[in-house]
Amino acid sequence: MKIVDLRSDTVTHPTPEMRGAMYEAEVGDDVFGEDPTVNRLERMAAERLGKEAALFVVSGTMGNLVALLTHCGRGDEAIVGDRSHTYLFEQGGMAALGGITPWVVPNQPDGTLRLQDVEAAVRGDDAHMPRSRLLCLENTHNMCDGTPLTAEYTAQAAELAHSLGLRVHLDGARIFNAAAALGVDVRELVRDVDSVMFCLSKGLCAPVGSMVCGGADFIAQARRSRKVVGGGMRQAGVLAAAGVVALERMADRVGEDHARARRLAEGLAEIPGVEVGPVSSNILYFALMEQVRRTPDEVVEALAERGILMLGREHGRFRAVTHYWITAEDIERTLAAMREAVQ
Ligand code: TLP
Repeated sequence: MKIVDLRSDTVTHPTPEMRGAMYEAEVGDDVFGEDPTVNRLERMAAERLGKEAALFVVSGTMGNLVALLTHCGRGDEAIVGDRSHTYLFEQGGMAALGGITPWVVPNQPDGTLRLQDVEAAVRGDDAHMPRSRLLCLENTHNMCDGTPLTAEYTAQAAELAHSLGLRVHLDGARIFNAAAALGVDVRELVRDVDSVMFCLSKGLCAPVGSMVCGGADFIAQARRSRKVVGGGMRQAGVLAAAGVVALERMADRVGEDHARARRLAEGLAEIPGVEVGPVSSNILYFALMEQVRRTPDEVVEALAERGILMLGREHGRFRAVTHYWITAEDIERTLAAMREAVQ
């Protein structure tokens, strides 16, 4: 029985083409800047996002941390959303490792931060207070139904931040999903931010890795920050090779995963007792209404018995994430399993 793994798009295995490219990859010592495959991936990523330079890092968490360590010094403050991955799920790395204080602003249901909240969060010039340095945004917004932030919103937020002397970092772990959801070039979504992290290892199917992109000076400093957190890899070309294939073959196809997520949402909405959230990319949240006699844990277990894996989250919310390895047939199997599981 094929396991239909909807827990995350992080579970994606590399494609046969990626494995071939990894096997064949030309390598060198990347800490000396001598890995030709890493260098190629970094040039490709920068070009694709319309930034001057890029840096290959181990993970999205490391990419965000490296960017924050580069923008902020100890005692500086970064404005973050209360539902953001950086604030919730990165062990408070900015504070733990960088001495950076998070100032938390509520995320709106569409993943935005209200501009008046951002403005109110910025500190004045006062010896009592930390210095406000950075605004962090997330696109698509994982915990806000995978909603994409529009280019217009990002431009407005960045303009405000810049006018107040702040820089802007974008957690664009799923930025290609955002571009597909909005039908725009990814460059438009990142044009106004000073740095952006995106993941190769989620919907783009690479086994490992994320990219930090920004200006050439920023990336030169970020390279130092990556080294101090132990992220200086050596013959990393074997990993970067999969990233090259991810950018060439996967970045433009993620819209197919969105169509599967929409079909899943439609089918779930027809099941009595299932309340489905909005779906605009590859992430779908749903909950069980009171009429369902099974607990969320029991439903997760009943699905697992039928070969369907999903995450049960806080307040009985479930999350399903579609990706390259989820077929139309898998979605129908998931719906059939769900009908049985909630009975
Ligand atoms: N998200 C994972 C889990 O950590 C929750 C997932 O399954 O969605 N930014 C965003 C918006 C993310 O969703 C994630 C991973 C990261 C950063 C961190 O990336 P990794 O896992 O590569 O460190």
